Amino acid sequence: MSVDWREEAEKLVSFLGDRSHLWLVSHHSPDGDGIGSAVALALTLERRGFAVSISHPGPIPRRFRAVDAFFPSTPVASAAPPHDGLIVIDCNDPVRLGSLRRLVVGSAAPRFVIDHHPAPPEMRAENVVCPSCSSTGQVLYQLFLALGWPLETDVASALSLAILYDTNSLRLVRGDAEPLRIAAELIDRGADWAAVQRELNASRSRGQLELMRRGLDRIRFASEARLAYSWVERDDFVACDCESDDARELVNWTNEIEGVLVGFVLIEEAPGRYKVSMRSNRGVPVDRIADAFGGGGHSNAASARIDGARDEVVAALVDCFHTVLKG
Ligand SMILES: [Mn+2]
Repeated sequence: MSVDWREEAEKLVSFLGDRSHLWLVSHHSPDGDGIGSAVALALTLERRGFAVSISHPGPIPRRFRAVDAFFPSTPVASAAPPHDGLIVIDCNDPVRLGSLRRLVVGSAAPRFVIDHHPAPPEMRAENVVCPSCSSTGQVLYQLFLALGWPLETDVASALSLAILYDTNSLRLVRGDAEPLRIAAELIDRGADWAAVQRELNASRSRGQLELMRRGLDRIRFASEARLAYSWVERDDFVACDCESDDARELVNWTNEIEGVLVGFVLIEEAPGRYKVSMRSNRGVPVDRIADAFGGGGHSNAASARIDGARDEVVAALVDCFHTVLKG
């Protein structure tokens, strides 16, 4: 599906109108796409004369702090920063706004969404939502290009983080080479690709190695070994001195085993409450499974939150995956 980026860019320009103070927010469990995209947009808008602040519902994981520091986000306590325009980045579901939900929903300021998650057509009509884009960083790159806005080196680095994160360092690129072309262009524009890569992929703590060891030890197989899964408990995070982002790689391991079609990992967020991350690398649509548990995402990467005892949650998921794999 081809996108008319001039038309998309016009939506953003008309939203910006004569606004002066913009509040940029992203989703809970802040990630490389949400953080990188927010920073790239904030730097660009500030240079175009807007007052900008960024808030993320949750702490910034270690490996994204270098890019966050280009335009530091502000922790939100009880009140939103002054704003006459609100831009929601990489998130089209109010539930995913987490602790910011009340402030965002309660804001009287006009709202604009820039995202790449599947959304109903009416939402795409009023906002810039591109489900065929690999990341919100890619959406922003196209918008900046269509508007002729310059891509300074820090903006290019922030967009690099966004694209690298959501494509698993360009490994999820298939069929559409656009993320690769954009990556090349960002490097040409002076993005510090090597530093962004290093922070993202090569700066694990020793505690994180121990956390991964525990997760790898627990990998189990089901559905004739076409499904692999594992889990990480709250006790593991404490024992390994880790933050929840430190467990995010584990789900890729479940899915990167010969013969495995889909993988999932349970991460205990609170007693009896699990975040389930799902990955597929051979066409099994995990967003449909996530949807069945009240979550969502993309066909190759999705998540949901499920309450219950670990064994029960695992059994329900294995059942659901088994049905999909049979079909
Ligand atoms: Mn994203």
